[in-house]
Amino acid sequence: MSDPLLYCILDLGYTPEERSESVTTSLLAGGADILQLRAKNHGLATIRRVAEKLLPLCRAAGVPFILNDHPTLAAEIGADGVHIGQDDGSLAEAKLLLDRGIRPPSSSVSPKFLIGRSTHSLAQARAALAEGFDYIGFGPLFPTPTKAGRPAIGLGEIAIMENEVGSKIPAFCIGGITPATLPQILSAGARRIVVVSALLQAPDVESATREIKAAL
Ligand code: TZP
Ligand code: MG
Repeated sequence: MSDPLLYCILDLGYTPEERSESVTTSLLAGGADILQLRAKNHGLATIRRVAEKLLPLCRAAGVPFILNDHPTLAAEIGADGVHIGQDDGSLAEAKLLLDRGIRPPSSSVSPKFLIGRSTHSLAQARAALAEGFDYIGFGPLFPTPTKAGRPAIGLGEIAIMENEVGSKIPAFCIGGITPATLPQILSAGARRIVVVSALLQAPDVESATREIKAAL
């Protein structure tokens, strides 16, 4: 994996299963450095089916494939990692669930199985680093329909978070990032970003991805 700057999420809330492969292909062609499958309102059978379609696309592109929320399934399908939220238990608990999966937790794309944590404050970012997570998401910076109801944290803590946490593990700013908001986010000190709806809803996903990547 090259130094990851752009983390893209294929969210089934925006992209129906029928389009998941073509949109993922566009995200990868446009320069996604990491690809996550996020499916908040779908059963495990659907998530597994879609994940097994996207994983080979990511492998072919040399891009880590991360599954949101389901450590055991992530290990079973041979994903490169799993992403968990604040309410999804500790890192140690995630590792136990992971161990229930059958496949060995490593792949040619990522030598280490990655476990990421959503954080919504500087304190949570510090805690995730101390606990041993491989990377964090930090946000939402702005209110976003992708995570409705989650208060925005603004840009004020980005610089100190980058200095303390982002210097040790990859820290991806997230939430309401668009071509219009990106300049102020970068000025605030962000180096790595997650973009969801601005890419999934773009008329040309590959070009939109390429453009936002070029700005990083
Ligand atoms: N976690 C914090 S904000 C967010 C998640 C999953 C959603 C970001 O989506 P968008 O559409 O890029 O604002
Ligand atoms: Mg979760």
